[in-house]
Amino acid sequence: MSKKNTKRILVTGATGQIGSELTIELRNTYGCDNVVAGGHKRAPSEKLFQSGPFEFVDVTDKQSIETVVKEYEIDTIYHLAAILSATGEQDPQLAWSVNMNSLYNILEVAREHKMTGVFWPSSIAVFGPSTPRLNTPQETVLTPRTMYGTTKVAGELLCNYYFLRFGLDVRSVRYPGIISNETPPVGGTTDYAVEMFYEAIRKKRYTCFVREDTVLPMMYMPDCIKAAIDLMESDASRIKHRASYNVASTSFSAGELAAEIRKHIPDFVCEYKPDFRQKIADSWPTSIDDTVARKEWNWNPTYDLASMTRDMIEKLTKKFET
Ligand code: VAH
Repeated sequence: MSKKNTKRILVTGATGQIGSELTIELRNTYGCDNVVAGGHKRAPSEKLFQSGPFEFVDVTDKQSIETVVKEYEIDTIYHLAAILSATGEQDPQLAWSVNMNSLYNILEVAREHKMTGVFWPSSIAVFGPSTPRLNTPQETVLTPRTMYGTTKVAGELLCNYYFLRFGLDVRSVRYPGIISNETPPVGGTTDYAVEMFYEAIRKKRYTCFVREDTVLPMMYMPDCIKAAIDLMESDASRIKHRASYNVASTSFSAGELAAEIRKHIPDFVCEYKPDFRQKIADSWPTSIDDTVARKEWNWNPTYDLASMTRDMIEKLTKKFET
């Protein structure tokens, strides 16, 4: 049942980990025909393709975005397309080019077409070793150690500028690691937290690429989607932070995740063989203070480690049975 039938939404990166599930939820909320899924390299799932309009969009090409915006009279863009932290460290120049040029194109198209809103995800990757690692505050030092994190800091500043200079209603949250069971993530440092579930169910064993005691802030996909839509549906007068909001739900170590999975799969064995991604993980906070988002737009996550693990194992087991 559509909640609002006035919004005409484009989701870029709609075949990615967050985009693929966010698009479906947006279609449930605003009506399938009002939400265009924009993809590029990865082919859309049957569910995404069958449930509403799909268009190939090259976000590094402004004309490609503009063509879809004009054809579907888009007034709101959720811009999810990006290169994540681990892939970004393999090709930092490509990561800068894709992440920054795409955001600039989206903001320019939104400005020129006088759009009502843009959502853009930042990340806890904006924080670095000089940031307080425990309960990282909303306002703090942003000295990332990855190109991905650098593009997120630059992106936050660019979004803030487009709000201040042009009045563009662009909103953003700093996501932690996202755990999901629909579309596996590609190229993220936190991908181990998703892979562990898949491998525990498939093979009852997993070799984790970070240390057992590595603690990172994480969030289950339903809460990730809730944060985006709740923020975009909030009254503009309540939004006081235009760069990006800290949001959090739960933090746990790789070993604690393995132990929680073993409550459902008792003979699951997890080994730990850190690789280059350990250094990235070590530069990020262990927990996030999101009291500002809770105060300004009632951010309130639902899932914790136990409820997320239960739901992930139930959903993935069903998925592998079909
Ligand atoms: C990554 N999943 O690992 C993303 C995220 C906080 C991490 O931004 O790069």
